[in-house]
Amino acid sequence: MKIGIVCYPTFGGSGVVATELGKALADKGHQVHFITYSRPARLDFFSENLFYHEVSVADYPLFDFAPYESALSSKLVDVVRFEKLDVLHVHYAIPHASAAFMAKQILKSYGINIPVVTTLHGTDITLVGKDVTYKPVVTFSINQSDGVTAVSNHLKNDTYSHFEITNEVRVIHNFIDLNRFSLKPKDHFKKAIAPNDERIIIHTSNFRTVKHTGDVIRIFKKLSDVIPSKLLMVGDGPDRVNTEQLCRQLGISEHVRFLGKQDAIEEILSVSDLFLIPSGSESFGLAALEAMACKVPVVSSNAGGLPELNIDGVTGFLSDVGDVDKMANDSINILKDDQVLETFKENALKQAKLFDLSLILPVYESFYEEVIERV
Ligand code: GMT
Repeated sequence: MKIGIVCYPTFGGSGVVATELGKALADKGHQVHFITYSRPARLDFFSENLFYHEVSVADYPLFDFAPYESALSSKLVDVVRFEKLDVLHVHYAIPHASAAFMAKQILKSYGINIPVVTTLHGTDITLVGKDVTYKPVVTFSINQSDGVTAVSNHLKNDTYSHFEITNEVRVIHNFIDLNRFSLKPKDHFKKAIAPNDERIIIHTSNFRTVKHTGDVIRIFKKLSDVIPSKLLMVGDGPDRVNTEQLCRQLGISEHVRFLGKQDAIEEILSVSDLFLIPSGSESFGLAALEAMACKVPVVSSNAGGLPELNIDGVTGFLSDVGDVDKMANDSINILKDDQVLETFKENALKQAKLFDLSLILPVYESFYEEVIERV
């Protein structure tokens, strides 16, 4: 198939899923065309089946807000027509689903009926999408898509409850490439971070408010009072400064390292003993799946789709959002005994294997075929 993928090219979860999906489809022999405003973060190599089409927005002094959606629609028309795409797969509803709808209408005037698949990722529904500013457009473009997928059952149900949806929403869970995300021998790195064999705790995110990075620090403070530990904070974003400030207030800065954005995240996960993700909302929690694939148990909130991934008492523990005391106690219970920790680690990997790319990729392929057939 010739597949067009539209996504945010950043480190955000939806962009990562879109890029990894495109790479895997290309490996399987499909021709994949990425259409976005800059090269996706994880698309930093050459492959004969991968193409990248940059959307540039022509500037003009009149524009306080450059019309990206129009530029994207125009680019989609161009790429679909001249590359003869079979299907367009847009990740994150805003503004990709409505830009694809517009392109689809324009393409009809050229006698082309391009099938459009929209994948909902989370904040496009739970936070931004349901805001009145965007809601009518999001509802319309979901209903006009030829196929709609959501990355968890919870997100599917949220979509039905927040919007008037007439279309079927199919759940296709996020996936992990276990060839890349697996335990790497990084003992020298472990020794450098934890010279006295302290436990290593990790959090990776975009440091947005929804990630509750302050709770990560409060949990760590409580657990490190009991078990000697180090905390790695990976990623960057709006709440990083406040989070660093909180470490200073709590007097734990010497045990916390802010590593910023990292590419080789699997290497850092490989030295870690516990992943913290106390998010206020999380449609799936791809970062937790990446951790589990590297044998790292997860202490998380029970928000959104996290319970579909993190199994309470098996791969880690779940708590109500904001219950820092319970999350700290659960962390201590996992970390206090080597044998218990090893069992949680084994369970985390076993669970991650259920989301193996090789299982999920054919589901997307057959969904494309189904939608192409239907249109
Ligand atoms: O987590 C973010 O803020 C980024 C966001 C995105 O759309 O880029 O992530 C969402 O999509 C990921 C991939 O499907 C999911 O794993 C995340 O749970 C989801 N984030 C939220 O729902 C907050």
